[in-house]
Amino acid sequence: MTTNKAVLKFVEEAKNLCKPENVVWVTGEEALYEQLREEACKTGEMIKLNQELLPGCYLHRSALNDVARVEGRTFICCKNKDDAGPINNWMDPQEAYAKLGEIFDGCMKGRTMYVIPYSMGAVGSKFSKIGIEITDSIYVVLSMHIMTRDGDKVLEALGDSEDFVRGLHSKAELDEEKRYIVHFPEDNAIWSVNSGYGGNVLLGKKCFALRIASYLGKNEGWMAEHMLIVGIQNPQGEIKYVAAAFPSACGKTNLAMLIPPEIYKKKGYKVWTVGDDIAWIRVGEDGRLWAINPENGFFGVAPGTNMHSNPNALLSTKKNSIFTNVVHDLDNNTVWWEGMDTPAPTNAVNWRGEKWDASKYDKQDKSTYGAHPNSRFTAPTVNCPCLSDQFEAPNGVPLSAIIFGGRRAKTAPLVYESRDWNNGVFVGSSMASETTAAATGAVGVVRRDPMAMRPFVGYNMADYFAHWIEMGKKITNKPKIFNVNWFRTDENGKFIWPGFGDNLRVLEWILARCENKVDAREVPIGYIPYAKDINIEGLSITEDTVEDLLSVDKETWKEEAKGIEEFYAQFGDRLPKELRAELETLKSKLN
Ligand code: GTP
Ligand code: SPV
Ligand code: MN
Repeated sequence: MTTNKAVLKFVEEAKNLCKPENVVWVTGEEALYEQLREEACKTGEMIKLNQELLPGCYLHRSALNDVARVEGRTFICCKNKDDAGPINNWMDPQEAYAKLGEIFDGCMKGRTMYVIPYSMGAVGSKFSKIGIEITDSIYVVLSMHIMTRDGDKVLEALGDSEDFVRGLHSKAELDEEKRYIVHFPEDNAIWSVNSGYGGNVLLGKKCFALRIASYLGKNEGWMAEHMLIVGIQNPQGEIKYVAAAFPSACGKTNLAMLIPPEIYKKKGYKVWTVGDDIAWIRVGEDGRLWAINPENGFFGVAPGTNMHSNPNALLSTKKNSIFTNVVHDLDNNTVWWEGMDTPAPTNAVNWRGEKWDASKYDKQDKSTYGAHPNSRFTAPTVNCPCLSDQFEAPNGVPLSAIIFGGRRAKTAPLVYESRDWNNGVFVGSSMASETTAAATGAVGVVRRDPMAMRPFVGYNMADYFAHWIEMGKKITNKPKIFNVNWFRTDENGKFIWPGFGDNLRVLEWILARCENKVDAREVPIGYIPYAKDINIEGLSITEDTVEDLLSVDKETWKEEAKGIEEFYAQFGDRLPKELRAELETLKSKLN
């Protein structure tokens, strides 16, 4: 426990509000987690999997109505509505405390309240930040244990400080109608109720490390971004790091853990994972950008993960991991999902908990699928075979490039380079992508998702853009900014670019540009490669196909510019003038 008065007061207030039967502090002792695992297996909250094949692994099924982030019920509660901006849902803080206070009142009666002290970033690093999450969910306790550094060591690092994020979570009744994920950036607080799912309840992740942290970053002069961080080691043994922002379920985990194509492996290329979802970025004394991954685990998308597409992710889940909403193979008590290399199990239970008949499984018919499209695994980073030796580095890793990207069937080319920092901020701010199953709502609809942060900026998006522009002034040694699109499709709707490990071919061009080792051609949106400079050795596609993938159609982009203008309009005068100027430049280059 602790003598920290602010922590004790926070816990006392939560206790008075939620009225649990008892309170348990998560100390970090293995015996407690083991006791909780046993308890969760007794109540059916978790299922212990085959301990020979998957030691320390468990299966969890969330409620049927609770399988993804709920953006419509996620709020930013600051005093002035304008400070939340046109993209966020807003509630007055007093109103939110009152409204949710009623739901929280007595919600833990007969239940245990767990207090989880956790650190985002290595404990004690000056770049790290501390949170306390209070929850009535064992699944949350065990998942936070994988995803963060938790326990008494964090309270020791906190000492007497009041500087921690106050997170309150209750499953309550898992009532969709009363589900709220509410942030109070001005109070360093998060309240989440009536959900038991991932990004809604593992409060260290999107709620703290992005929404609250983006607000802290704006005030303190750093950045919290929805980015993977990966190191590329060349045959000379030099490692260059890049950070990439892709929207949810658009390939961050895959790029972060990619396996180099055979010809690259032979030459001696290696890839090292620093992070797969979140980057906290600061300007170093050398004027470069330095990034840490504040998490300690991967909350990865299961479907499509296999020994061919992402062996490093699959291997990361082989011990001490929790699977959510996947298929339970009853014959050997393991897990399965669509896109696994092995055949669908015949004696199984689907994500809904129903007997699942694999003989009716039809790859073409999603209604026959056994795993939820947003089913996930929570796996410790230490399991990752390609984890970077800089993962715990207190100052993080220096960034050579920042990459934005989304899912665009047509518009965006395979890769292009922005002209300079402000143009790169424009590229990020005007990103669009097709929606995925990571959030509730329609899938496949193109929407603007600036810097892949649309659901995650804890303040006015226009001020967030301004913060990016301001940061550019402080970075004397700027990384170049690029945009990629792995998802262009042909007339049959099939992806043209092979993707996955072969994305290294594009990263190679990006890094060569950063070192001024390769030429590029100017087009209205920036610089694109000469097709011959994208290495296709060993691929079945031709240089002509690469040329197609790189094409920038002026008419399509004129439409795109209109879309950006409409998107920008909602920010009014708050939109930085630099971005308005960039849009005008794009328009004139297209004419
Ligand atoms: P979040 O955890 O939601 O933030 O997702 P993420 O950005 O980490 O996405 P992830 O790497 O888990 O990939 C999501 C989906 O995109 C999976 O179904 C992958 O198989 C697919 N995917 C990833 N990379 C590629 C690629 O290069 N090409 C194609 N065609 N699909 C990809
Ligand atoms: C995402 O949706 O971007 C995720 C999953 O990484 S969640 O933690 O649910 O936000
Ligand atoms: Mn994510």
